Amino acid sequence: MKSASNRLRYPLGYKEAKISILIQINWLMMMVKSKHFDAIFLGKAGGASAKSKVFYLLAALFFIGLSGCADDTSVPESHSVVIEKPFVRSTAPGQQVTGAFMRLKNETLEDIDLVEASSAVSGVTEIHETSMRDGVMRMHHVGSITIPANGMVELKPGGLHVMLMGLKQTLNDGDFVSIELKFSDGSSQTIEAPVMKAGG
Ligand SMILES: [Cu+2]
Repeated sequence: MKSASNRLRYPLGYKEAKISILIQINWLMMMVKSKHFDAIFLGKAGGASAKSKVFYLLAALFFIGLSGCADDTSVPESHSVVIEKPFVRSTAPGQQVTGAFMRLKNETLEDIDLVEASSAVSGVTEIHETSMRDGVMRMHHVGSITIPANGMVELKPGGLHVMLMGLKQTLNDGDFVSIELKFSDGSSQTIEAPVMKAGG
């Protein structure tokens, strides 16, 4: 799971990172004041000029700053649902409908429903399911899709999909379609789904 592994790699939250930087700066100031500074930073006993002391201090601060930034930016934006491999089927000129497909992964311990989808390229966007009835493929509108706790649902051709209807433009291979998805936990995400030829 993505967020879990990120958590392992970056165990420090923003607050903790800040505190750790403050401690490191304090430690550094002590080192500079200490008689051992030259030995520690320059590998020799005494003799460092004030200039080189300042240089090493700035270099050390620079790296501490870098590690602090790395910690801050690496804290993952937490999404309860992770959306993977989205794509939209390309359309022929004049075609009014197409489908959007993706994998929805629920990384929480509670079931979450996909309750709404919308896009600027379509007049109406619905959540659909394709099923076989009397040997005929039919689609019907479903109110929501449940993504089980710690589970995954795949929206794929012939199954569940986001239906884009009343298309306002032709969707060509290589385009991107922005789709907003709303979930039952109140969260929402906007994805940029690449347009691909049928069969993708
Ligand atoms: Cu459909």
